[in-house]
Amino acid sequence: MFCYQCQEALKNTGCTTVGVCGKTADVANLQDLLIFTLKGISFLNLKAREVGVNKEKSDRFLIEGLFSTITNVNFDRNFFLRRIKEAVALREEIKEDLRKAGVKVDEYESIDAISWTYGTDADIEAISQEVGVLSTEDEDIRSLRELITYGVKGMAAYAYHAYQLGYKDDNIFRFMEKLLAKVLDDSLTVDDYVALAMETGKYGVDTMALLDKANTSTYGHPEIKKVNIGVRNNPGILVSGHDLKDLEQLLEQTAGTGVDVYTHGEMLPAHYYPAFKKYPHFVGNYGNAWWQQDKEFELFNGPILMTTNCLIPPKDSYKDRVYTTGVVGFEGVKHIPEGPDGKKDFSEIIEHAKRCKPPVEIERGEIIGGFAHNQVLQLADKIVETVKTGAIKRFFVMAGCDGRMKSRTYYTEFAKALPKDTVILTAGCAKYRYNKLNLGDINGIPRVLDAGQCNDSYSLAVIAMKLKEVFGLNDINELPISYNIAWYEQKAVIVLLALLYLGVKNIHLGPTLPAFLSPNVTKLLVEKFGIGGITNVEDDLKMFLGV
Ligand code: FSO
Ligand code: SF4
Repeated sequence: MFCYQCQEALKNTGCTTVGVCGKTADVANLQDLLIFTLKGISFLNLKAREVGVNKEKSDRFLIEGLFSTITNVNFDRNFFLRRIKEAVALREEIKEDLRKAGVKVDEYESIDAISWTYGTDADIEAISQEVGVLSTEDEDIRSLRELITYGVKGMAAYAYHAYQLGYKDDNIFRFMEKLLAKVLDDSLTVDDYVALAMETGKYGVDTMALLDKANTSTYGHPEIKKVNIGVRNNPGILVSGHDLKDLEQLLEQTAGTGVDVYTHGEMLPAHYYPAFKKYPHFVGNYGNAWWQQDKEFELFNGPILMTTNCLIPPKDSYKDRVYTTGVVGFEGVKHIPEGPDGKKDFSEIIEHAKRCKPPVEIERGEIIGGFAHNQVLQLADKIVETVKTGAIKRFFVMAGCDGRMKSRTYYTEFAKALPKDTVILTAGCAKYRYNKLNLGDINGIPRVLDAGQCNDSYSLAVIAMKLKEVFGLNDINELPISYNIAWYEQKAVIVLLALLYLGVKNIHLGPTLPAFLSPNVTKLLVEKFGIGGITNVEDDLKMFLGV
């Protein structure tokens, strides 16, 4: 096992015996083999597209496979064994389709990702140890290959949510395949991979735009909303993750049952969508970011539905109340499958909730959010006016992820220390570090504007573009906006690549720079894009404010 895909990689180098996240070595290796096989599938499916014999099921298989290997999504060895076997079967099916179409597939058999095969599970386990990150020897090529692979994993997660709502774009699938096929190509240079990283950013923007369209067309444009963080006296179900369609189905099925529904972590922004306001039993948000789930799930008392990441290995005290769905999985945890019609039957969770006590109240009050692009642009005149009068001097984009590391208290301290004439623009679970601080408002504009989930960082980019236009600027970097972004897993990688593609410079990334960036690649990102890390609140504030 060698994994360094997330911010909590051991010693900021890599996890080698077991993941800090709890991922076991055998699962890490199987994930590597699944990715390896998906590269082979991608290579072949590109050919299939050329001759018009590609099948839609390959698209879905690709995004599900990539998504399942993101940090804290799936820990289940059997899931990966099954998926690898399905991947080999799908790969052979594509080969057969190509042969029938007259393509000389045998020419590609020298590529291991296309030809490897197995007899027993033990073969799979053995091969899985040979195809990991370290199989690329040159550390700069390895670094760039992993950078774009993690970017494409994040892209796949967003494409998956859009797909679930009936939105897809063949250009995005084709690009993912192209990228994964290029990772197999030993003739590519550092410059080639840098160019591919930029292109990944472009498709990252397209994928987030597609998901934005899917979410807003289905559930309406997010609106300002005060979300209750207390509890009621009914049994409840807690929903975590990012999948709005799962939430919708659960809200429908719980209506009138006496069971309340609460959001956790990244599901909080669901409250901002008009379509979910009609459910009186959609009570509020419980708790904080994903990494606090071990304490909060215990106190919640009722069942918990994990629709995507971030799951942490459940404690025995509440493991029987955890349910997974979609590509999420954990051995010994009940999984709710999707029916052929896209429907999910949550009745077991609802019956389970009825047997449980109401949640323990851990806090009271409200948090405000719903500042996605449509809502903010409605307020654009007011915001522009406030900037022109000097009442708002600077915006700080503090989007991204939260995590366990103690050093992340930096973000709370940074938010507290910001001058009162600054506004934080946020998205993703990073917000939990400062969204309950009551930082006040500026002429009625809250000082923390939450656009939504991490993919809604797209909204922040739309807002920045609009402000650039309104202020008549040539370059997005002339705006009074600083970027102090917290990252954790691979969706943050695609958000970062998207921002770089949009021309945003001088992004600061913390609490540590990615372990997968080699010294040379880091140097390149510093020189080309002004990427930087963080130091301490005092020095960073001076640096950002230029004082
Ligand atoms: Fe957070 Fe987890 Fe949304 Fe991530 S819940 S860390 S970037 O999965 O997806 O922000
Ligand atoms: Fe380690 Fe992160 Fe990989 Fe988990 S996902 S094994 S914590 S680097």
